[in-house]
Amino acid sequence: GSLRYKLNWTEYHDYTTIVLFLAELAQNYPDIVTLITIGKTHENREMYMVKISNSQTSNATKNAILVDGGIHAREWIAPAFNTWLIHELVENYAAHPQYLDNLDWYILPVMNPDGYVYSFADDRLWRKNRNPVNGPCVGIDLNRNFGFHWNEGGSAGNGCDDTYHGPAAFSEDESANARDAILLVAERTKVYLSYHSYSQVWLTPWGYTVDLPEDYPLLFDLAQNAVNNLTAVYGTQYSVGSTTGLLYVASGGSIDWIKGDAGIPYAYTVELRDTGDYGFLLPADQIIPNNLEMWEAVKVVADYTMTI
Ligand code: ING
Ligand code: ZN
Repeated sequence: GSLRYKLNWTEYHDYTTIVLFLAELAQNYPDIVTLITIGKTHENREMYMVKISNSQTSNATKNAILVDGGIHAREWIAPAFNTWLIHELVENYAAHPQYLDNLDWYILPVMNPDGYVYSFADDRLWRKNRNPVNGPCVGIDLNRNFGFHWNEGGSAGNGCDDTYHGPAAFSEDESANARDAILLVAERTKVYLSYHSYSQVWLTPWGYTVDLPEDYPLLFDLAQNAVNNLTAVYGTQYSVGSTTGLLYVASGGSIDWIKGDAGIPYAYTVELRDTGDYGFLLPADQIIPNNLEMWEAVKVVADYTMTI
């Protein structure tokens, strides 16, 4: 049937609209799309993981790719890309059946729904979740709350800070729900893409240390190949390197835990458009170009994931 809640990617969509879109997609493509509820947020919103898996070709040995976005509320382009990616994989299946016939996809399009809603309604530049555990100040930075070398630098102990790491690793509903959902699918998952904005960088672990992972050359090569194809579309430049090498020390980030504890080898944080002209306020007319160029990068990653 036709979608009543069709997203257009010419504007940014609120959380309710995104959830309606996902629910209807799952209803219309029951052999391909499963909408999995993975728990509630602090403010009692449902969190969703979208499983995209072609049941016609299903088997227990397919590799999987895990994607998230919107850990940070104000980075609207990340959910906008993730919802588009879901749409492209499912509704344009016929154009590239290999990506569903040979791979499974697990996509967490909005990891921080409470923050996302707050960013739409109250404070466009909100970053953290909305847990008011810190007295006058609200929120924990979910990308400092993951439990691999948690609180070992580059995160704040002050609850009023934008990078507050929280009272303990995985203290937050959102990060704990994500952890549990990810662990259920980690075994076959070879690649993790965590979408943020902005900077146009493609980051490998580690964030907690300046040391590089042993297999850094492999991670770097795949990322550089992906970025090369991205750049070929409109000339948009992305830099590739480790989190500490290109940005700063930051412990408790999701990719460090994904690689260090969940054992998913190719763990990346991708900072989408732009490089600061608009920053977090990326105009909506850049959503589609952003998505089309990033799709070329994802295809490189997907092609590679089928071979490992
Ligand atoms: N950047 C990320 C941040 O949380 C990052 C960079 C990646 C930190 C991986 C730690 C681990 O600061 C943005 N823009 O949020
Ligand atoms: Zn971010």
